[in-house]
Amino acid sequence: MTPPARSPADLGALAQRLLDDLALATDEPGRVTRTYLSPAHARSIELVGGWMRERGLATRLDAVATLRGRREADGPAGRSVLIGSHIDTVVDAGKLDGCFGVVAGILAVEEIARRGLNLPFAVEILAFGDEEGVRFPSPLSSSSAATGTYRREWLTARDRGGVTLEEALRAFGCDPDAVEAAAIDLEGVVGYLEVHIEQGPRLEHWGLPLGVVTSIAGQTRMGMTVEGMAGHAGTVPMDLRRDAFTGLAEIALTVERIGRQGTGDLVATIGKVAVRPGAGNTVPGRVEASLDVRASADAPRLVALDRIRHEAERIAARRGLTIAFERHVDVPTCPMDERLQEAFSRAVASLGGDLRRLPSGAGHDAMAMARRFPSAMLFVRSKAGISHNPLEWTDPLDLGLAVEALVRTLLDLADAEGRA
Ligand code: HGY
Ligand code: MN
Ligand code: MN
Repeated sequence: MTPPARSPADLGALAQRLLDDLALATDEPGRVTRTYLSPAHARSIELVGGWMRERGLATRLDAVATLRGRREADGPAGRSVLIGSHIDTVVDAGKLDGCFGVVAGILAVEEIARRGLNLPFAVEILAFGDEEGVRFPSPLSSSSAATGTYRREWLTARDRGGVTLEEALRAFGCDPDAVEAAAIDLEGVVGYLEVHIEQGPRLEHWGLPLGVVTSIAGQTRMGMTVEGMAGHAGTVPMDLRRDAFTGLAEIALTVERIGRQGTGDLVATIGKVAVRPGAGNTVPGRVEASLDVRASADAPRLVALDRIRHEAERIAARRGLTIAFERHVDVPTCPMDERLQEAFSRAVASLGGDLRRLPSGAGHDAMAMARRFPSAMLFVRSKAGISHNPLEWTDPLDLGLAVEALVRTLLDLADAEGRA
């Protein structure tokens, strides 16, 4: 006897319960911080792996600690549909960013089985561990491994404690020498689907729970190092100082001005600043800062980067400082696959209400997956557009609608693949 299909409200309540449990896997008690290859990441793999196995998925960890849960096709072995997102977080994060995409995949696969429906393809759910690039400056490294685009130089990067990515992988029980084997072969894949919170205000502004993503903004992430001369705060006269922090401060306001003057949806952010030596009675001699520049088209981003670099070098020279830039990420704007956008759109339309498509300002694993596979994303509304913040929240009913839309998208693809 086939049980009744779970309503979006039930699916949403179930999703929220799983997300609440997952949020307890944190490296910092009292707030959600789960960085790549940390004890909290290990705990989250145990938890999510258990949810997968309870629902009949076969689980394994790949060479870069991506948890993979696989449900074989009903009938003769066919191709695979990949569903994924990340389970690592930023510092003091919300509960939904990334994690909901993995939970949605697990619940959608379960729901299709509960309804007694068959799929002519396997479904592989991928819980990536390094999308945010918080511990090591190599965001999207685990989804890059899945697409055979992993860069071995990432392995030498060190975290704040001086541990290299290679050492961290080995300590986690992974084998970085086998990273090539983590690549998923192209022919066997129908495409990659990622359900994610919007992390912005558009869907809420439009009064819609769901939207289909057209493209993902290109992004450049750099490190800036400003060098001056450390000195005694009490004895070095103001006109003789080479203060690295005030130099960076002027550069930061210039970055903001260039961001504001940019065309379209250009954004420029300095999110991390380390002042050295970091003593209150010492003129800062060195500052290390991050620079993050994005736009939904490549040209405005590249123009802004040129202007920032040029003006930062001018400010440094005028202040007797030096500035060095180190590029960590440089990814072009990433269009989503038309055919899969259509499948998501039909599923959303079947739920009623307006259908809107929108670009993503945030980066996602889908950028790495799109290097090799047809990829698409479904956004679910974020309250007040808040994310990367413990106030991040989505109405559980919207979560349930997203799961139901994913179910219907899989069934739509099943029809196209010839359901068993
Ligand atoms: O930074 C981003 O866009 C993503 O949240 N990692
Ligand atoms: Mn994020
Ligand atoms: Mn994310």
